Amino acid sequence: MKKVGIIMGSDSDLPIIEKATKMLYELGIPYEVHIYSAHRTPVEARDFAVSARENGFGVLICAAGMAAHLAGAIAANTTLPVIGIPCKSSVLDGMDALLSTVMMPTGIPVATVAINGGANAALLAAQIIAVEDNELADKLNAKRANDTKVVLEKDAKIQNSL
Ligand code: RP5
Repeated sequence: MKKVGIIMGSDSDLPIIEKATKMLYELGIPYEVHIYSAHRTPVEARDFAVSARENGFGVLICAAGMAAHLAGAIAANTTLPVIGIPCKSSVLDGMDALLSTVMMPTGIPVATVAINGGANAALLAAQIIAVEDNELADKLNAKRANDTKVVLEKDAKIQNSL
């Protein structure tokens, strides 16, 4: 199975990344995590992106906050699918990162998930890998069915309490 590459701009983004790694672990998808910044380590970020396909990655997840150029900078250097997670900072509540991540120019797409959306980034990465992996697709379908069951159980419970 192809690996998921996870890159965060700073170790301060780790709580968001842990939501993604937990999901990938539960789905049995191999991953690697790195700290590279579009601004502080531009050479290392570029080198990672350029060699990602030959290094066995199938999807890349990039998490960054503030002027969040990481996902776009990575996407500029690979044709692997890139998923961007805008991370919330203390000043602009993540709107800065959201707009910096999502507003990519034509030709260099970044699939942007919600602010702090680590779990959905992992699920989207899993769905991309599952296009060619029926066993993983079965796991994703089972997870959806279980998520539905949990909500319906809550619905039944609330009928008895209100
Ligand atoms: C971004 O700046 C990082 O992704 C992080 O979200 C934000 C702040 O980084 P630190 O100053 O906490 O290292 O590059």
